[in-house]
Amino acid sequence: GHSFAFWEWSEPLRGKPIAIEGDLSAAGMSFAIVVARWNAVITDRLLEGSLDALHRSGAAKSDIEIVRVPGAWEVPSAARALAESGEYDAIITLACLIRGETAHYEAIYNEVSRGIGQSQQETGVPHAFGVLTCETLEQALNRAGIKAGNKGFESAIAAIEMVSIHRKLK
Ligand code: DLZ
Repeated sequence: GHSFAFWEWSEPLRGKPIAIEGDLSAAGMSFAIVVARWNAVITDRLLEGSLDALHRSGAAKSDIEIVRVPGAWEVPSAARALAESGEYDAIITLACLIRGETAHYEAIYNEVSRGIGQSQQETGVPHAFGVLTCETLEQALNRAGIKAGNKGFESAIAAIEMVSIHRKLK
């Protein structure tokens, strides 16, 4: 269908083909949100941000499953199980790693990001990456709804966009 693409408005790109872009309506889409309890002061705000984005984009409450896991380390396996269930159009992953208080920060982060990416690649289900990696609690707060947006909100929007794109590419 027709969409308002950037290309139609942009002078340098006028005349180029209209791009395939995702829509931002979440009506009729189902989502699983995996959220880590570690640093819950932050991850609760990320979850709020995701739910805000999903609800305001038209997702039904009954189409949203929230799964709480202990920490970031546990996110990939839960995401994988949810993706493999076939019940969700997208998985939203939320966690917060703060370097100062996390031993082997890089090792944990690398494995978590690799695991989430691998689950996405191997299941074909879009996984939005809402894992904050911060130097300080202040930085984490800023990315969870204070001064630098809310990564949970942004992740949910990315999930909606990717479900829409996957549907268009079928
Ligand atoms: C152990 C640990 C540490 C030190 N730091 C964090 C963190 O900053 N963010 C987070 O989400 N989880 C942390 N964890 C917990 C691990 O992710 C995991 O839950 C435990 O090691 C148990 O497997």
